[in-house]
Amino acid sequence: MKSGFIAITGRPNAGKSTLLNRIIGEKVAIVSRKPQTTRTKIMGVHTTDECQLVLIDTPGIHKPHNKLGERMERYIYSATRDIDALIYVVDVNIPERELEAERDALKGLKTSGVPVVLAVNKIDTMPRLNLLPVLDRLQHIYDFAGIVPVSAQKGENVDKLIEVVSGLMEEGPKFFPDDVITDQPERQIVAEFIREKALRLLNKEVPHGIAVEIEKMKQRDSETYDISAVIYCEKQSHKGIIIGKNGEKLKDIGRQARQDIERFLDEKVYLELWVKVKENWRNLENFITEMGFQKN
Ligand SMILES: Nc1nc2c(ncn2[C@@H]2O[C@H](COP(=O)(O)OP(=O)(O)OP(=O)(O)O)[C@@H](O)[C@H]2O)c(=O)[nH]1
Ligand SMILES: [Mg+2]
Repeated sequence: MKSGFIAITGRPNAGKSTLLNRIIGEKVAIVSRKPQTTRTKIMGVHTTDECQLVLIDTPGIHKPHNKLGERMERYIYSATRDIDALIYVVDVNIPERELEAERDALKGLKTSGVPVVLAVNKIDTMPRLNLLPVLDRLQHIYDFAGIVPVSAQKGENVDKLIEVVSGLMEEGPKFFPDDVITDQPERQIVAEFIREKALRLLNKEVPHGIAVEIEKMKQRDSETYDISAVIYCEKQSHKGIIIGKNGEKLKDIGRQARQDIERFLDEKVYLELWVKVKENWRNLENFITEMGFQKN
């Protein structure tokens, strides 16, 4: 048996969470078109007869602007310690002028000696002919242990990526039983599904100032769940935007989230959503700790 821990890092929006979900075959990490979707470390486990990969999805690398951002940065740092390999995800459409920034982001890893596999993602958005020059440019920014072009969204070549990463693992124990796929508690995943819909349905600065707390999650009978959740936002004016005209926006968020939650729990769900204002919460140490963001 081979096994190991692998961190998935890269710029915001590169497709790290989509890749994690694809590798483990289940949606445990939320995905959106907006950068800085992922806020914590999310573990996913991929187990076969020969190998167990414990993968850790991380927030995208960016400069923190508040206490929450600082905590997100620490998650990236802690996820890249004591690992056996790293998957660095880059969007195939990366402009040439940004290659230097990627080179800088990777530089810090050299001394650690951890092998880095480059996943060049979103190849479904580019004609095959244009791919080669991009791969050629990317191979010069770091001494990668492997470069694998993939489409996390379409699932293209992801098996090849798993093969390359598995090849880097050494003999080791099975850390988790076969049926474990994530460390995320059910409540957390449910809260994240709600935040994902808010991210997708709201614009501008509103969605990044949102936090979701599950106040109640109770089995009503053998096939029904009652869930009640609070969406926190930073300003009174944001509250109005989230609720929307005649409450339509909040209804949309609830409707879309409920579908995901029902699929995930395989039960019928009654979802109640509330909106509350918590000014400047992203800078309130105690509040972000209460919301489940541990200190490291
Ligand atoms: N066309 C295409 N889009 C993709 C692919 N992978 C991810 N995306 C899209 O890219 C956007 C960002 O995906 P995420 O998985 O949230 O990216 P991330 O790197 O986890 O982002 P952060 O958590 O914000 O750092 C979403 O709109 C995805 O649907 C892909 O292979 N092809
Ligand atoms: Mg993510």
